Parts: sequence; structure tokens; C-alpha cells
Amino acid sequence: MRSTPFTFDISLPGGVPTVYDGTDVLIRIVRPLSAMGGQYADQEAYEALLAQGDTILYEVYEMRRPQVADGYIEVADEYIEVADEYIEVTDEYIEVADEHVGLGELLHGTSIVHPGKVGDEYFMTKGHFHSVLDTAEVYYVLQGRGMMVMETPEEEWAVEELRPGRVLYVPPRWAHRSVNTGQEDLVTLFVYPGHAGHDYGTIETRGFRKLVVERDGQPTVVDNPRWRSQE
Ligand code: M6P
Ligand code: ZN
Repeated sequence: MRSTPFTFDISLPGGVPTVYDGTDVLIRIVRPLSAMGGQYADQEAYEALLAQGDTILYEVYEMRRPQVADGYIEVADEYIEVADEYIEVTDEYIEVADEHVGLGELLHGTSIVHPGKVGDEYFMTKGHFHSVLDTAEVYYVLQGRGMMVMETPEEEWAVEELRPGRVLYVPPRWAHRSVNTGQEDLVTLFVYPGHAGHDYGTIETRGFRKLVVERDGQPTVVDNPRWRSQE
């Protein structure tokens, strides 16, 4: 992995980063509708949309630092499972990071959430806590309109509006989910510590407290009827 300074560009519209060096790892993660089972409130609308095809909801281009392998990897859905498993093993991951590059690395990349709805609920990311809970994340909005839905294990919640030029700081302990409330792709640049990892299980089980739905043509934050308190 490269240890001298480097640059890359992000092409807009679209949000695809230029590959800055063949020796670094740019991972493309694709999340189709089928990866979001149980996440949308309107299960019937979800099934109906899925029956029409497994449409791609969002894509992530991630500069993996520390890298997990040499070269340029385009990751298929199957590989994501492998990657997630790898990240969940936090101790081993830190060990690998330590051995190769230390713990000061920053993972970064672009997230592209496509426009659309499942019933009246907008296309969104799965959302996650970081496995190392005490790690933050910074987002910079490059294109589109949206909301970041956030909450802590202590059941506080927050929703912040996303629009081009805006920076969002997600403090340690806050789970986060990007929601596209606009008509075009929502493109954000994100940066977070290389050893943070993703905890998807908590959100998959409990859901987020709040949903973002369209009401009278406007994005509206509502309670998630299926949200389960930790107790
Ligand atoms: C952001 C970052 C990425 C994350 C992506 C998609 O861009 O936090 O690390 O992978 O969102 O969200 P999720 O991992 O919840 O599917
Ligand atoms: Zn994150």
C-alpha cells in the first residue's frame, strides 16, 4: 500500500473516484434491494418492487486503508459478506492493521444512493454502528438531497439534512444511515478510522427509531412502528 501522499478526483455527476494508483485498493460495494430484507416498513411494497427486479439502491467506492489485498478489487455481493465477516472480527482486524500500517489510517470514499422509494419510504443505506463504537465519521455532501438518520445505543436520535456543500460530523457511538430524498443520486464523501468496522446486526434486528417517508410530497421524519427498544 502506498505510503506517500496522493490525490484523486471524484467525477460529478456520478461520484465515481478516479483510481489513483494501481497498488491501492478501491473497493466497489453494490447493495441491491434484496440486501435490505426487513428494513423497509412497507413489506408488501418491498416484495412488489423486488418482484420487478433486484434494483441497485446504492453503491460505495471505498479506498481501503489499511488494505485487505493488493490490486484493484471489484467486489460482488458475495464478497461483501466475506468482507463484513472480516471486519466484524475486530481484534484480528486491528492486529492486521497494526502489522501493516498502524492504527492511524483513514478509510475514505464515496457513497452513491440512487433516487427512489419503497412504498413511501426513500431509498437508503442499511446503516450501521461502528464495531469499534468509539469511532466517528465525517461526511461531505457533493451532490443531491437527503437526510442522515442517526441514533446511539442509549436511544438518543438525530436527523440532519444533507445538501451539496454541507459537512456532517457523526460523533463516536452514533449509528448512521443515508437517505436519498431527492430526484438525483445522493453523493457523499466519507472518512472514518481504518479499524472502525461495521456492526450491521444491531440495526438489522432493531431497525432505526426514525424513518424518512414522503408525506404530501415532502420528506418527513416519522417514528418507525417496528422499532424495538434494546430492553
Ligand atoms: C458510508 C460509509 C461506508 C458505508 C456506506 C454504506 O458511505 O459509512 O463505510 O459502507 O456508507 O452504508 P452501509 O455500510 O450501512 O451499507
Ligand atoms: Zn460508518
